[in-house]
Amino acid sequence: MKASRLLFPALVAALAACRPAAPAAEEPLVHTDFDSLVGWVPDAATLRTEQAHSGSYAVRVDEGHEFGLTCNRMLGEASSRRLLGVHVEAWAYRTGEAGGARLGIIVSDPTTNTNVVDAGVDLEAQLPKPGQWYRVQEDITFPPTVQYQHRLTTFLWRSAASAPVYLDDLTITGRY
Ligand SMILES: [Ca+2]
Repeated sequence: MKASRLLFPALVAALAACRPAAPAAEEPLVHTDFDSLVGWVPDAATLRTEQAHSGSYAVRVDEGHEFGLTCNRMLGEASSRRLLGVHVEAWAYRTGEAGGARLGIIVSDPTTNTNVVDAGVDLEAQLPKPGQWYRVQEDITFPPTVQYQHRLTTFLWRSAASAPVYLDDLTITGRY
């Protein structure tokens, strides 16, 4: 099953959770330590304090929360130049089996409601052991059809993880 965000319009509507980056192309498109979102985003149910890589908060998915707090930005607002792709970097922590949990990266066309990119970071592959924070990263290439008005959506997805999975210190930079 693909984690299409288009199937979860309510969650997508609940966010705009990322801090706007500076317009310079070299600045990250998305950067958050999740602590800064506390008291700012309308639905902070997945911001938790049991584990954190920085500060007090990280985002958590579990059996009651299929998706973590989602970041959704228009590509043209995030980058002043055409993107060839993005580099995604974050810290992640699993408490049990990762079960296919992933940091999803989707680019969607809002006019056709279709995904142009459906990619992400496979946490099962990048978290060798439970109970430990790991730096995870992935280069994602965009097709030449990506456009200014397309939307970049980033979210932690539980998939079949049987125990909570945490994510913190998310940075997405453009590849040009
Ligand atoms: Ca944090």
